[in-house]
Parts: sequence; C-alpha cells; structure tokens
Amino acid sequence: MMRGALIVVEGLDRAGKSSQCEILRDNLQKSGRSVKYVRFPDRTTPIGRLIDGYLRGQSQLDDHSVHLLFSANRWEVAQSIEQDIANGVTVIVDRYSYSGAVYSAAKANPNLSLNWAWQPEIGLPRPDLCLFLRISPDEAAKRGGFGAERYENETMQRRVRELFQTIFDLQPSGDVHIIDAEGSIEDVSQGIRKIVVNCIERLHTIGALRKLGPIPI
Ligand code: Z5A
Ligand code: MG
Repeated sequence: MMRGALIVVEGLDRAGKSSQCEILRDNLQKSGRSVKYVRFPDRTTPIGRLIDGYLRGQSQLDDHSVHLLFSANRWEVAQSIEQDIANGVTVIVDRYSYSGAVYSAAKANPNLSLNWAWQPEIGLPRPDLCLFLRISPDEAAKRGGFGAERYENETMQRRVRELFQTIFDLQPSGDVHIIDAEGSIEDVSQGIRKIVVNCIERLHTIGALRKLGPIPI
C-alpha cells in the first residue's frame, strides 16, 4: 500500500488557510482518497487550552514557555500523523512548524532567535509539500480587520511576513511552494489541487516520510 502524503498549508493571518484546507480535504475525498485535516494550534488538548487562553489574552506566559507549548502541541500528535500516513491516509495540516518558529521569533525578544525557535521542531514529520498562501496586507485587510487575538496587529504581521521568507529560503529545495492567494477562493483551490495531486503522484520518488532537520543558519 502507498503511504499518504503530509501536506502543510501556511500563510499570514486571513490568507485563507483554513478555507483552502477544507476544500482540499473535500476534493481529495471526492476523488476516493483517505484524508485527515489537522490544525495547529489544536486548541482541544490540555496543552492547546493553555495556548488558547494565551492567544485570547486571558493568561500571560513567558515567550519561551509558550513557544515550547506550541511545539509540544505538535509533538503530541506527531505519532498519530505518522501512523495515519503509514496507513495510506493523506494528512492536511493547517499551520505547522514554520508558523511556530516565525511567530515566536517575530516578537521583540532578543533572546528568542529564529534558530532557537526552530530547535524543538527538529525530528517532527517533514512535510512532503508546504504551500505558502501569499497575500498582501491590503488584500488581508479587505477580508476583515484584525481580530482581538495576540499577534493580530500590523507590526507583528510585518515581521512575520519577513521571517516566513527567511525560513523558507532555508528549507530544502522543493519543500515549499508559494501560492498567490489573492484570487477567488475557487481559483486558489484549483491551483492548490493541481500541485497537491502532482505531489501525491510523485510520492514514490520521495520514499518514506522524512523528518524535519536543522536549518543552516
Ligand atoms: N501560532 C504561533 O504563534 N505558533 C504556532 O506554532 C502556531 C500558530 C501553529 C492562531 O492561529 C495564532 O497562532 C496565529 C499564529 C499563531 N496568530 N496570528 N496571526 P490560527 O491558525 O488558529 O488562526 P486562525 O484565526 O484560524 O487563522 P487565520 O490565519 O486568521 O485565517 P486563515 O485560516 O488563513 O483564513 P480563513 O479563516 O480561511 O479566511 C479568513 C476570511 O477570509 C474568511 O472570512 C474567508 O471566507 C475569507 N477568505 C478566504 N479566502 C478568500 C479569498 N480567496 N477571497 C476572499 N475572501 C477569502
Ligand atoms: Mg485559520
């Protein structure tokens, strides 16, 4: 039996990640594939509930502590993702280690570098494909103003945008595809579908599911 693919969708606030993950899941299911949709942070677990309280501003946590919680929130499901993939299920992931490293490193904390932030991600399942939904600040603003959660402000989003570029430049070539996410939901989803189907069809050239490695900073 062919293994499933690990497909990650990344992007800034309101880029349309969750909308596109759901459409992709439905499309792949309609074409007869087994698919699961996972999102991070997963706010339903005990660790996820701590993260949720922090993002809503209901609790204060040290930058390093909350960073490690976000990472632990991925580690707590890493084994089940690997198991699903081994069983032929394609797993679509809404935000992953790239958001993890970038949002923490974007804080004005000189002791929290991108390199430090990446360390706890090393060893997690490595995506077969990471789609980065690119959107300009103007287009994002049209999709609704900033919400009330932490990080939903202009300074933070600008730093995050720059750091996404930095971290993607450091990934092995072929792992990341940039998608223009400013078109209609339908147009964007068609582009995504083509790239994902191509990745699934070429999985045999990748071989076994790989693990995230260090970044060459
Ligand atoms: N974070 C972190 O710090 N560390 C970590 O390790 C992780 C995350 C994993 C919450 O994430 C915060 O956690 C986030 C990063 C940080 N902080 N910020 N900013 P989240 O994923 O739970 O946040 P979210 O609120 O679910 O996602 P989002 O980024 O705000 O939205 P989205 O999923 O990209 O977009 P959407 O919900 O699909 O669409 C937004 C709206 O736009 C909606 O009304 C859609 O109908 C509309 N939309 C979508 N696509 C289109 C197109 N193509 N045209 C027009 N309108 C569209
Ligand atoms: Mg979302």
